[in-house]
Amino acid sequence: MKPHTELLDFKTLGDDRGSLIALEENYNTPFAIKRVYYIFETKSGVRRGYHAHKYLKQLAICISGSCTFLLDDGITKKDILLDSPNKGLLIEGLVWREMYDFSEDCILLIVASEHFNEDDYIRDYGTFLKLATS
Ligand code: T46
Repeated sequence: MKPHTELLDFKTLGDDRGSLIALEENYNTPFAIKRVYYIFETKSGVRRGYHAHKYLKQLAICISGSCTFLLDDGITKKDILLDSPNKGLLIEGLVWREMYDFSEDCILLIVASEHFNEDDYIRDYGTFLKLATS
């Protein structure tokens, strides 16, 4: 699978009571959903991630607060700010990711295409670079 990252804009359904966004597989989430997890109460100054995935596809949404993703495909690095519940960051293929600058109120929701599997992680940057550039 080729590395692919994309910032998606979700349609907000709203009325005078407030807003609602639904994530639906193969509609605004471009894969079948097998797992959802969320990262919250991240301590100030913490940087997380430091890995790539072999097969996993993920969609990351800051449903509260903000944080930034560093994305690296082995050639190009970019930083993506997530600061709105109507933005979703799609990450597919071999992409090294680090997450940082978590606001105190950040809740980072991740929708994933596979069940948790430690064997899918590449946690060594040298190994990642070799695979990404071969
Ligand atoms: C990713 C970024 C964005 C589980 O047992 N089940 C799970 O579904 C997950 C996601 C994690 N874990 C365990 C594995 C570790 O012992 O929870 C612990 C913390 O996970 P990790 O250090 O991998 O967390 P992050 O924030 O560095 O990375 C996570 C995801 O693991 C990863 O897939 O892409 O968020």
